[in-house]
Amino acid sequence: MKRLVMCNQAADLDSIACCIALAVSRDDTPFIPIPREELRLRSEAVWLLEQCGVDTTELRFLGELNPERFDQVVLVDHNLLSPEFSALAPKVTEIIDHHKDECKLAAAKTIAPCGSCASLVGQLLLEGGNTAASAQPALSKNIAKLLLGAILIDTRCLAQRHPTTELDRRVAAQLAQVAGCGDRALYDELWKRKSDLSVFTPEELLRKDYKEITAGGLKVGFCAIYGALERVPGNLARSAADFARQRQLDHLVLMSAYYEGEKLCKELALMPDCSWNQETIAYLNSKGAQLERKGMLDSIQLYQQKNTDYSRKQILPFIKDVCTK
Ligand SMILES: [Mn+2]
Repeated sequence: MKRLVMCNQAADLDSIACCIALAVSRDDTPFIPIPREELRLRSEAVWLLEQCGVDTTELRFLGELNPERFDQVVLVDHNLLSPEFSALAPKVTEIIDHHKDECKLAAAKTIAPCGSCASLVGQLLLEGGNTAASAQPALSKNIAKLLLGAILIDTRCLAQRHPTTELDRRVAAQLAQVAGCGDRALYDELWKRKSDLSVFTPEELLRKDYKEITAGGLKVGFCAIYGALERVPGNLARSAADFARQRQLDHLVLMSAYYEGEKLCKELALMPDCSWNQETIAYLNSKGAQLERKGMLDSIQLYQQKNTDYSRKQILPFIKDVCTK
């Protein structure tokens, strides 16, 4: 029986780490649904995979296999299939995720609202909660480090009040013990790579951590950028408009997260300029986002998101509400 483990379409470090850790430990095939050449854009993931001895030629990327050839599919770090993979629905047997459960499939679910999906996968592997028929191999040092890195990035080194949970802390501590490495040093190395925007073009930055939804007949894209929007090299407004046009988006949401000294800051901007934006900002504020007008970046109105506990994971479902009401 052939089983595929598939991560989400943003393919961030959390997703990639969960996918590889689970696939390696169960002898399944790890599938990362982005083109192989786009892995390069995730500098922190490239670095950590190398540190953990992961041979990327063993991974399968978009266009490198036919997922419909597999007997079973396990979804990690997402619980909804994007339209291009909807034919896989009857094959989904298991889901491990930390996003809001919107899945109507009859699959075995491990879904809990913690900071990182890697905490759920780590817990499963540490506790030997393996549903595979094959014997459970011990969690290797490298796999423990890979999962730990994902947890640290998603929880800002376990420091962020939300979304960090007890589970994240407990699993991270156990993984650190197996991996034999400290949290802070690993986090600093990862963050340094993740927040270095200088090596990318604006177009690459928009593609780097991207998700898309269709709700209420509207196609909305979400770009997460790890640096202040005004510090993106080149012309962000023009690049973002091109990006939205190419993907035929109705709306594009730009979200940034960055540090000013020790202080975490976040921004949000909606494109194009239209009345939907006012309605959306009002709705997000009614849900506690605390968006305050900041300056303009060319034609884009920037908002400072004072509630830095909210990330795309919280904002995206709210925007879905706006689209469908
Ligand atoms: Mn995740």
